[in-house]
Amino acid sequence: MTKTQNHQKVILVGDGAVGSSYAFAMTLQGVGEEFGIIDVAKDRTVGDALDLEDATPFAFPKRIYSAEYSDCEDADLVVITAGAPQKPGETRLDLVNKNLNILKSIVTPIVESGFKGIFLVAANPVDILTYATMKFSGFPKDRVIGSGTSLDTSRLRVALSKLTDINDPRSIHAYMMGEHGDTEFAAYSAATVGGLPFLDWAKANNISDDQLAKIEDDVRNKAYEIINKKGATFYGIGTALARLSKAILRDENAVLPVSAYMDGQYGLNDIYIGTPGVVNGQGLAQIIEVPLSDVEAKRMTDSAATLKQVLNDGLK
Ligand code: 6V0
Repeated sequence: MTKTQNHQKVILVGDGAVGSSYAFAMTLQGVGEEFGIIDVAKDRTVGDALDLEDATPFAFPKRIYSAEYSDCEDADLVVITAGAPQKPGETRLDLVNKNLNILKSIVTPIVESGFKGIFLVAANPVDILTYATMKFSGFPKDRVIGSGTSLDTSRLRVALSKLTDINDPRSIHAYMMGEHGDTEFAAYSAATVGGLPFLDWAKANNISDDQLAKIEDDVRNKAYEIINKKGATFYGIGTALARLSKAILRDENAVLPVSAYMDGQYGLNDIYIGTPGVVNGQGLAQIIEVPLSDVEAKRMTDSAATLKQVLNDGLK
């Protein structure tokens, strides 16, 4: 299909639980005109495209098809959700070697296609694989983004909205930061509700430090809870990826949690890690360096050290 101006094309690589949930979210939200799906399980991509196109008359017109790597050439966005998922009892970091090999076999043909758009990575461990995507592709850091703590931030907002009378999680501006994994933390000191510091608001509403610590812990462990009960998590991340894609394809300059390349921010260098950032049609326009408390700043540093160790062992 020849691309005309204002025609936006997305290629998804990895048509498993996360990828197909993302494809469904993109179909319902009407973002982009063209959506190609790649997976080693070719039949599945053909079946999913046929199934998803049946949703378009109820949502928005969109061309959905089983794609090849050569289709990446004029894509605006490639989203990578291919890889082995976490098994019960396995951490995200345990996946590193398995998924680094898969990632290399994906990024190489995408680059060879002449792709010049933006990479959005969700496969785990996402901070490591986003860094590896930048290295394998040779793309500038701004055009390689990871989903980072998008899902965890959503989980934090959901948990806080359940604890309070503010039932709309979008009204609570709070971020999970650091590694998308076991060393992530809630940046409570910088959270706000209607412009009010969240911690002041929590105090006025008799929410204790213990309750906040438990919420942070529950957020960190929510993936394990879901995986133990249903084998995988996919609706939350699928929708978070659609939100990030919309910010990119509509050039929104939206502030969203991402895994971003650190170039001195938070005192960190040469690593991808979760922070809020400004996302637009060029990729990551800016990192928002959140003013953290001393304790939180230490947790960011410790989280980065954990990731750096994995990078040193796995990539360098
Ligand atoms: P899944 O359902 O097993 O799907 C993985 C898909 O990748 C399958 O369809 C495979 O056929 C495909 N695949 C494997 N190797 C290749 C390859 N070389 N080329 C193309 N396709 C390939 O897993 P699921 O969808 O549950 O998870 C996918 C990835 O997302 C995993 O790494 C998860 O850990 C990760 N998640 C990331 C989250 C986040 O917040 N960033 C959240 C949940 C899962």
